[in-house]
Amino acid sequence: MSALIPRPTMEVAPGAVHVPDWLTLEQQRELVTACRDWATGPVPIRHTELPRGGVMSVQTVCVGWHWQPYQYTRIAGDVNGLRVAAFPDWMVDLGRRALTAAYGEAAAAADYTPDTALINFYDGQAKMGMHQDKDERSSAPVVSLSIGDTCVFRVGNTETRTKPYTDIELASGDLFVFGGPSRYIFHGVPKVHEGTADPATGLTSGRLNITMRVTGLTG
Ligand code: MD3
Ligand code: FE
Repeated sequence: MSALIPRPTMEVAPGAVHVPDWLTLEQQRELVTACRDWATGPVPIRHTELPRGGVMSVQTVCVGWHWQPYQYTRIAGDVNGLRVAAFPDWMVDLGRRALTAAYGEAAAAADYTPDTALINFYDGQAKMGMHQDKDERSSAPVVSLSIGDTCVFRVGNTETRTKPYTDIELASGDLFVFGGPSRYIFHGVPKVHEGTADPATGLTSGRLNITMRVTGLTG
């Protein structure tokens, strides 16, 4: 989004930094192309099944490690039994540049080596309830990249899934990094603003979110 009113970089909570318009349109198109490819296989994008029944409204495909509630594996046992695509080196580099952009510490960012990405696709009706991400055995930061429709992103607190929280608009090209005290913050996506995507991103409808993480797993 080329804003008439520029949106500044904001530390929303300690360690939670929003960097609007971080990705160029060309980078967004490249990421959309990569995600389209991963969505087709080896493990196709799907609505993740929840252990207590039901499925998530968001569709997810994983790279590096496969996530299902509430564990990471190399093999997608709940989808088709195949090994997920490898986590590419260019994405490690992108994660390090994201950390540098958010925290301004290139030396610390050089030690950041994400090994998994969850790629979420939201159609106009999809949402994500308030949750914490704690299936990783590492407290390293999570890097989030948004492409396509703008959404309302709810940043809560580390104690409860309820108030107090802050609602923020996440638009195409935005970067968000969650580290330090915010790594275990409750967060969710209560609403996607349908039809707000710029087709120049390569997405004509819906919202794509890529989160890079460090699983802390080996093998
Ligand atoms: C804060 N995804 O995949 S991105 C998720 O837009 C997830 O698809 C949302 O929550 C989405 O788990 C939100 C921002 C985000 C992602 C992971 C986090 C914030 C986070 C992990 C820890 C703390
Ligand atoms: Fe999350």
